[in-house]
Amino acid sequence: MPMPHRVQMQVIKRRLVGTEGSERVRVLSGILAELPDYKNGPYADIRKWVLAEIEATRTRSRVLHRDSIAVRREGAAQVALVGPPNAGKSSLLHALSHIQIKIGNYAFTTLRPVPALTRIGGVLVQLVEIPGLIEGAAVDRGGGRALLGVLRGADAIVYCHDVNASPQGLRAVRAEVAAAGITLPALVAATKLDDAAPGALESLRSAVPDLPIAGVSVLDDDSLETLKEAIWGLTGLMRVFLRHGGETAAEPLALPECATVLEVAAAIHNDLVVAFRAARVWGPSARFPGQQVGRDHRLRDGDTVEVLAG
Ligand SMILES: Nc1nc2c(ncn2[C@@H]2O[C@H](COP(=O)(O)OP(=O)(O)O)[C@@H](O)[C@H]2O)c(=O)[nH]1
Ligand SMILES: [Mg+2]
Repeated sequence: MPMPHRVQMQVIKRRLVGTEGSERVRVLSGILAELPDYKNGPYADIRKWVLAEIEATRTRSRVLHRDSIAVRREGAAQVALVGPPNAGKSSLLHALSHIQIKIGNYAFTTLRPVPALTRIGGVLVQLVEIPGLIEGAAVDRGGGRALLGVLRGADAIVYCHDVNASPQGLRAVRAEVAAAGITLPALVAATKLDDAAPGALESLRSAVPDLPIAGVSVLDDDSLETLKEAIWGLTGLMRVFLRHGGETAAEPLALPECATVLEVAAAIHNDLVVAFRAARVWGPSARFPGQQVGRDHRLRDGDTVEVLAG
């Protein structure tokens, strides 16, 4: 004798709590196999409900999967914004973006990564908001595996953390990322700094001693600028300005840190590698402005270079 259908329905719902994707489909299929095979009445309705739920779960997974992996790379580097829901990721993405991002259907944007470009010292860098990673993401709770896949392809991670929240949320997110075997340069953006309780930033610093922490508020432009520079520091890139005929280009080139003068020449044009005679350098790597250097001179972030050919 099967249990009363109302009780059965409660039992089913309890078994489904917290399941998503393939795990949820597996649980639902198991339930279906156990249900008595009545063609009519309340048990037939339960079967119908379970079948519809399997279909809905499959559709959700497909949507999540398709949109999750479709982040087209743009800019010199890709930096992921990661953190629990409400950490301030979307607000930060918006505040740092150099163009207005369309915030679409809210429920949908919380499911898929949202990219935006920001300009850091003249170089475009792509930021990607990764929707709230929940505990169990590494074992594909909440479609977490697809999201972690996006994260794996990024160059660096900004962990977004509400400055007033317990560090436990941040620890949980970092644990998921670590469980997925992802090790990328990272920092913590301690968000909502304008609303910080006294001492909140300092206590976060002592709770998370192994990562740099930048306090930030979307209401404070200086804090946003400081965060951008810290993000730039994660990319492993440097900005080099090119000078030609006495004119310096307004927009820098982005090159791997410590690239040589010859690598700059190669980035400008292949012919310059052959024609290279010497270069002049202004900025951090120059002993004095306009120093003449050879092809193996290593440049630093913010240098200006003029390649002398002929
Ligand atoms: N006071 C203050 N509130 C913020 C700041 N950044 C975000 N918030 C608020 O925090 C809430 C969650 O922000 P949201 O960007 O949606 O978080 P997400 O879920 O991580 O994308 C919203 O109500 C925001 O208005 C900030 O710098 N200062
Ligand atoms: Mg968001």
